[in-house]
Amino acid sequence: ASLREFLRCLPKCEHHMHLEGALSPQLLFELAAKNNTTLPQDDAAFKSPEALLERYRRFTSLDDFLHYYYIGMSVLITHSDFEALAWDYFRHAKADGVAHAELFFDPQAHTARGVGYSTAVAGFDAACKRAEKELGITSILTTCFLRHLPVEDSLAAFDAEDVQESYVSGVVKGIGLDSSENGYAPEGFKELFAKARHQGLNLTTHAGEEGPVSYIASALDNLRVRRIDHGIKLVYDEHLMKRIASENIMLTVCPLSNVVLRCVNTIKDVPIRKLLNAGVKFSINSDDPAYFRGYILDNYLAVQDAFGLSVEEWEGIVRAGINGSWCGEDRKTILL
Ligand code: ES4
Ligand code: ZN
Repeated sequence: ASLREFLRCLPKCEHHMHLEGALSPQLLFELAAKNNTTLPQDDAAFKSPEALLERYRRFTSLDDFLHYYYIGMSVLITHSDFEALAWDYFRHAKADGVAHAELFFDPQAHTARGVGYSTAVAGFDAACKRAEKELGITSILTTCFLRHLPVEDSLAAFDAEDVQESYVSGVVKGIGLDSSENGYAPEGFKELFAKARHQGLNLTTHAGEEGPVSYIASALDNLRVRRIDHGIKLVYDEHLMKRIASENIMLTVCPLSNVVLRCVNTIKDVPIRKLLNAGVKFSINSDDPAYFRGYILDNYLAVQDAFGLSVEEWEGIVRAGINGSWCGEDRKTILL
């Protein structure tokens, strides 16, 4: 119990959390009822929140999860739906001792359904502002682009007037890439990332989650990111691992996600010890907490259970997370 308390009290920064992945089966059914959303009739998983949660226990791959993830978000329609979703996340974050959260969302997944970008972003932003005021949690919103769609779609989404407006106003501060990985190499998105970099946005991308380690190198060289989401395949390339350590690139590792999506067999196979030994900076994150049976503290506890890290090692991990955050130096100083 005291170990849990120690981990809970650490000033944790979360860098890899998809807001749509914080949609609990409970809230999903509530919003479906309110919005008259038609859920798939031919899939018994959608009979009840309990059945859905049960189905979430046997994902077979990233794409098997994404199928449910994209159906799930079809219940999000109004400003208040997006705000309620983000607020649900922040309540868990507070209970888990999160100090600062950098949050992904998927604009294309909403605009493709006819839900306005501004509706989503305004709802999320309202929850972020309330979280800072009422819970003391600071946060940053990041637009993720869907790599399974044509590159032209992501460029058009990035250039859209309301999206650009959110970058200029500072409501959204970064871009990333997510969704299906294999077959969608980072270099295809070079132009998108060059544009974002010239606008001064923060850059990150999912790489080396289910896909090959070569995608991590491509993300560094072609997208010029200084952060990699997941990146667990890094341990298959000794030379790249040294480079990532020396260039101070941070990985946002998501242990429970990796097990649930079968990227690894058990938490012990998440390369926590190898990354520590190689001096690679990383943070520990929840990814899609409502789908993977755990928020950030559950991920910390799973790592502690599997690796038995020392107090000093935990403090080092948390410090690296603060230093690797996209918040201002003033906020970092408070957290450190
Ligand atoms: C995701 Cl775990 C994961 N990987 C890739 N894309 C995603 N979108 C939401 N969760
Ligand atoms: Zn992710």
